[in-house]
Amino acid sequence: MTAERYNARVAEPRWQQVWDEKGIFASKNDDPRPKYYVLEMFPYPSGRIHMGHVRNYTMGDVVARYKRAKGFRVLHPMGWDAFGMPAENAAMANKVHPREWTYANIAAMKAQLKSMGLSLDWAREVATCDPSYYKHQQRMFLDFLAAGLVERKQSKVNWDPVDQTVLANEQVIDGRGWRSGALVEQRELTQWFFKITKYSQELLSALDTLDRWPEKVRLMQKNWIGRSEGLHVRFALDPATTPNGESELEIFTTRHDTLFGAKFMGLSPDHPLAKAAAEKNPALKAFIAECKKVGTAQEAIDKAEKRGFDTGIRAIHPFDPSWRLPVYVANFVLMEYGTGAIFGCPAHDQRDLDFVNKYGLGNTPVVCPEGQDPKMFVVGDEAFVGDGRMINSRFLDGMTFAEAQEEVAKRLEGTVRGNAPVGRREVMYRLRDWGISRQRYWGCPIPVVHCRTCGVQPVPAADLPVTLPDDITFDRPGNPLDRHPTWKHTTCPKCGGKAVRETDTMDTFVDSSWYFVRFTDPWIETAPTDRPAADSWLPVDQYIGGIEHAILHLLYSRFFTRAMKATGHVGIEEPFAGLFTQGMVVHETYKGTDGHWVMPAEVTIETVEGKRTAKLSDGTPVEIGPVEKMSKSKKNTIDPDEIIKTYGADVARWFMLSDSPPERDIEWTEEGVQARWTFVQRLWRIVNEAAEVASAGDLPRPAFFGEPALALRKATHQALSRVSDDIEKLRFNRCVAHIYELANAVQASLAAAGASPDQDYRWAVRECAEILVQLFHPMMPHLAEECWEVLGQPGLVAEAAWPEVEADLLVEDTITLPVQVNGKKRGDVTVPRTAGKAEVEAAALALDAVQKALDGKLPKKVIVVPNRIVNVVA
Ligand code: ANZ
Ligand code: ZN
Repeated sequence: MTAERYNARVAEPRWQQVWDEKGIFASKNDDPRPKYYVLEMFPYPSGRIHMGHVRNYTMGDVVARYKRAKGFRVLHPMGWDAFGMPAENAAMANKVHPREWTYANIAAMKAQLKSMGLSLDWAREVATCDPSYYKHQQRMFLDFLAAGLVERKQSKVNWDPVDQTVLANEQVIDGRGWRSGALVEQRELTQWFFKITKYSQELLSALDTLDRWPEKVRLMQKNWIGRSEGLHVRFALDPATTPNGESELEIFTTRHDTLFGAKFMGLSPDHPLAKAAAEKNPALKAFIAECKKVGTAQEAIDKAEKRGFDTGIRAIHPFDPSWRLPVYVANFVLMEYGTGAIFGCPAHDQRDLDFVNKYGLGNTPVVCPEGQDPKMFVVGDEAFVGDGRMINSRFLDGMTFAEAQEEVAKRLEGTVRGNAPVGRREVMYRLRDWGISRQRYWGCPIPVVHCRTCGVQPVPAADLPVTLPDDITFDRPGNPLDRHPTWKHTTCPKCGGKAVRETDTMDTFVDSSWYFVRFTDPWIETAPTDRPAADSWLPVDQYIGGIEHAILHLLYSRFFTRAMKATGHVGIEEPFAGLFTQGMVVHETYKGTDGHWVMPAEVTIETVEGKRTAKLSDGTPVEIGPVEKMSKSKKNTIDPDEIIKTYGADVARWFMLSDSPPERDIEWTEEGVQARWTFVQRLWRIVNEAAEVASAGDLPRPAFFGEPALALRKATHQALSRVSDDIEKLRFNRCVAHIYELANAVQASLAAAGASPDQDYRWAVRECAEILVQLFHPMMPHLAEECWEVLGQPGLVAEAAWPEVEADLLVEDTITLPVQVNGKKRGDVTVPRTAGKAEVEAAALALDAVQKALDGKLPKKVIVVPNRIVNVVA
């Protein structure tokens, strides 16, 4: 066998060009076959692809190629999430226009993706920064506005006083702007909102229908939506203690069972009563100003030390007019949730407990864990949040917590003060409306104008798109659209008078909330979607991406799809029928003697007596650190380009699929790449050897197969059946293992075959070689095409139909039966499927466990139930 080494560097570009020229991955909207839509989360055009992309896109490509072979019309598109901050940062740092920077990056990354051999339909490529895309987004904004799904309202934002810009919560780090380092302030701004809360319950309920989503993601969404069934309670206030004679305070609670454990009331620093009290109390005013320095990020608020200020106001307990509770302004109470006011029950809420422990207000446990002596039960530093029975709670004592909630709710609903009940049940959601205004240049302009006479006016549909001006400057902080000399000045579409454009642009999450819809017909100019095309492709059958998008991107897309349905642009509600979240690519870290991180490419590893050491090329030792997610900051990245140039895309793809289950992290190692490369060469040799033995391609199937041919055929169909099943279930690492197994089987079989094997064997070798190539084609498409050619196949393997499993070849040769002695199971016996009763009986009696149970005696009787069980009667 003198097959040349497989040369990926030559083969890969060749096949990519063939695929391209034949246009075989372009999907047609009028193709009548059943559809399959597979999509990977589209990338941000940062400039280069990273290993995470390689993993993500390889998985999607395996599915796409497999489904194509199974006879589906497959939609597998790619595009660019192309608006966003990094382009503006680059503009500021390097004086390059965000558009140029973005499109140059797109070109570079597209070339990289092409070198991976992905079976993408590039004819459908979209970039969200292109007016041909965002024009339709503006149109939908106006449709949503008309449908009551958009609103303009005041809201709190994180304001960076140095960069003069609003920051997203993620951009606030320890209370400071991520770029400027300035202390972030809270400001009130008028902003645009998508009314996602209109769909809170629907978005929650429909999670139950997403049975092909990871449980973990559904749970994260559920928690994010955060449904609570609670009670509004109107506490009476002692008017003598309130700033302007206010007489009541309404709170929201989900734990009304704990009312007798109340120790204080808490007001949000933004609560009107807090503000009113601050007017008369400068110290309180200062405290409130201090609270605002934390920014609006929930995480920051949660992490901040619990602090409060006693306003002097006193509230009256709803079940005991003589019980007075101090009213504090507390930094952990949010104005945006419930009523912005709470009653605090420290024994059963950790925040409340931290708070009272600081201010010495004490706690009274009112729920006692089952099995504990109520007299002995105390709470120290850790609140008891579990289930139990009510104690110290007067008429509630002895009830379960659910009974107590019901009792309290019933009593307070029945108590009337003024004209209204004191208690009112309500379902509350944690989900907030989606603020989409960004004070940035590189985003989709919000298509409205502000007229002094007519107020906010939508830009007429005929005037869309509102495009971004090109001549902008980044020499000063703030929004370049705002200070552009002419762009924002326009006329009012209603009165024709002077008006100014909205200078806010949309959150980039809007761009990514519907790109999967646009792919169904990215050409139509008159509307965001072509309804027949959208209806025929949607929903996405398999969506694949990172867990970091488990909440916002997916939730926004689910909302957007509903809003598009409400405005007639699509006919579905749930965009992604199947979701898969892949694990990360991790790598060892290396640290030089100077404490700086060192790139893997600069490091040489040596293994001496099983111990690995690392050094630089000049011999300086390097410390091997823990295996961590590939990241620029730790420099433990591997450049996909380098790998593809050195080993080929197929090796990179194969690595990404093998060993680790796709939902887990995968560790990239040099040894691992070598091993995959070796296997590629081995497959190549096997196929070449097989090609020499294999019968001609058009020979009829023999009527009879001898033992070696049959064994090979069984191994082949076994592998075919298992790989098919595992691709369907996205268990790629198992597919890889089955392919290794089949490769071993063919190799052993060929080695054992004589110099001139029989025709039936030659036929089986051909069948096996073809199926083997088809099995690894979705994973290593270039190698597969090359092998397909070696096997003398006229067409492309990428266009070949998936082979059919012959079910009778899957039947196992042996069968395993349980063996009982006097009704008690003693073991299992494995016999040939064709074994007769006597043979089974003998094998069963020969079992050690059975011999032991018989204790040297002969059995009275042995009953063999064919294919089921062996019963020995002693
Ligand atoms: C009394 C109580 C006792 C509470 C107890 C909890 C435990 P979920 O369930 O997530 O909806 N809360 C209400 N409004 C708040 C606000 N604006 N800012 C901060 N906290 C607020 O949370 C509802 C619970 O969170 C409510 O139940 C309230 O505290 C608090 F042992 O009331 B609870
Ligand atoms: Zn006007």
